[in-house]
Amino acid sequence: MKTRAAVALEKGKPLQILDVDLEGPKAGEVMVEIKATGICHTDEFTLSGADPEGLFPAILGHEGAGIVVDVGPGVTSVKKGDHVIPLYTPECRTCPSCLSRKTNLCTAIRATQGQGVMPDGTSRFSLDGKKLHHYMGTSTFANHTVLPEIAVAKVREDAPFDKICYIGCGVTTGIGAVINTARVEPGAKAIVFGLGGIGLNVIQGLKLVGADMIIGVDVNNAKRAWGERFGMTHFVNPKEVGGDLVAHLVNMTKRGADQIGGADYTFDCTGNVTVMRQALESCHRGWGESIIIGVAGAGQEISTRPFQLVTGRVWKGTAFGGARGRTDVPKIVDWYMDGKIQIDPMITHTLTLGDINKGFDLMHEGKSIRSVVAF
Ligand code: NAD
Ligand code: 022
Ligand code: ZN
Repeated sequence: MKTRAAVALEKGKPLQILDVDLEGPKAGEVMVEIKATGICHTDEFTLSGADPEGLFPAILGHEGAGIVVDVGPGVTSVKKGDHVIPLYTPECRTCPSCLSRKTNLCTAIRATQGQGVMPDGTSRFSLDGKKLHHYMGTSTFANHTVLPEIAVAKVREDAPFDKICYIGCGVTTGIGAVINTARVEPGAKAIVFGLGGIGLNVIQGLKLVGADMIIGVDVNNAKRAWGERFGMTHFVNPKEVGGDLVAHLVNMTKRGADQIGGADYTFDCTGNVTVMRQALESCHRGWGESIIIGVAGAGQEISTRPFQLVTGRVWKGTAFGGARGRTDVPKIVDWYMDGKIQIDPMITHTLTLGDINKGFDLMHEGKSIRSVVAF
C-alpha cells in the first residue's frame, strides 16, 4: 500500500513529504496507523548527520501513537482497532535481559533495529523500488508503519493521540528516570540540569514521588517559570552564579548537624559532558546518585576524580527511563488520564505533516518544549 511520510533522503537535508510504499505485517508484526508523533532530539541528531550510526534514506520518528490496522500471522497480544504507542525499547519478556528484571534493555530485536530493518532483516518501506530504512524500530514520521508485536504498548482508547504520543519517549524517560532508575524517596533533595522536554518531566516525576527540594538548573532564564509550573522549588542559572556552580549547589543543599551539602539525586538532561560532571559532583557524599539521561555527541567522554566515587557517589545512566514499555507505558497513560501528571502544557506546538520541518526549526531556535505532528 501507499502511505504519506516525511522521508530523510540524505543527512543534513530537510525531510521530504512523499508517498512511500509499505508492505503489510509479516509474522509477529503489526501495522499501525500513526495518529500523532512528537519530534525529539534524537531524530534531529540523526537527521543532521551527527549520528555516525545514522542510516539513509530512512523514515525517522520514535515518539508516536496510533491504531492497529492489521496484524501478521501469530500475533496474539494486540488486534485490529487497538490503540498503541510504539516502543523504541521493546519488551519481549523472554530474552535474558527481560528475564533478569534488572534492565529494560530487551535484546530480542536489538541487532536488526540498529540496522534499520525488521527482525527478518528486510524493510517494509520502499520508494520507487528502493529500500527505505526503519528508524529505532518505530519510524513514526509516516501515516502508517510496521512494527514487531513486542514493540507496541496497548493503551486505553479514550486517551488523545496528540498528547499521549509524548509518552512514547519524553514523558516516560523523565518520569521513569525518577521512579525506576533513581527510585527517589519522599523527602529527597534533587537537582535537575536542563529544563527542556526531558528535564520538566523529571521535575514532575520528583513532585509525584514527594521530593522536598527540587532545584532546576538552566542557562536560559525563561525556563524558571516552566520549572515552577511542574514543581521546581528553586532555580539556578549557572551564568548568574558568581563562582563555582557545584559549590553553590552543595551549599544550597546543606543539612543536618554536620552541615554537609549535596543532593540525594541529580539528573543530567542536557547531554553536555561538562554538565554531567557537575551533576555527579553536586551529589551528597556517601549516597548521592547522579543519573545521566542526556545523550552526548558521538565520541564524547565523561570524567571526574575517582575520589568522587570512592566517597560513595554513584553514576548511573538510563534509557527510556528504565521503563518496560508494554508493562509501564499503559500505566503512564492512566496517570495522565487520571490527572496525576501533566502533558498538555509541554506540547507547545502542534503541526501538520507538511510542516514537520518547522518542528525542527523550533527545536533549533529553543522556542518549543515539544512539537507534535498530528496526522
Ligand atoms: P531540550 O533541548 O529541550 O532541553 C535541554 C535544556 O538544557 C535546555 O533548556 C537548555 O537551555 C539546557 N542547557 C543547555 N546547556 C546547559 C548547561 N550548560 N547547563 C544547564 N542547562 C543547560 O532537550 P530535551 O528534549 O529535554 O532532551 C535532553 C537530552 O535528553 C537530550 O540529550 C536527549 O537526546 C536526551 N534523551 C535521552 C533519553 C534516554 O532514554 N536516555 C530519552 C530522551 C531524550
Ligand atoms: C530517545 N533517545 C534520545 C532521545 N530520544 C534515546 C537514544 C538512545 C537510547 C535511549 C534513548 C539508548 C540508550 C541505550 C541504547 N539506546 C542502546 C540499547 C541497546 O543496545 O540495547 C538506543 C536505543 C535504540 C537505538 C539506539 C540506541 C536504535 O534503535 N537505533 C534504545
Ligand atoms: Zn526521544
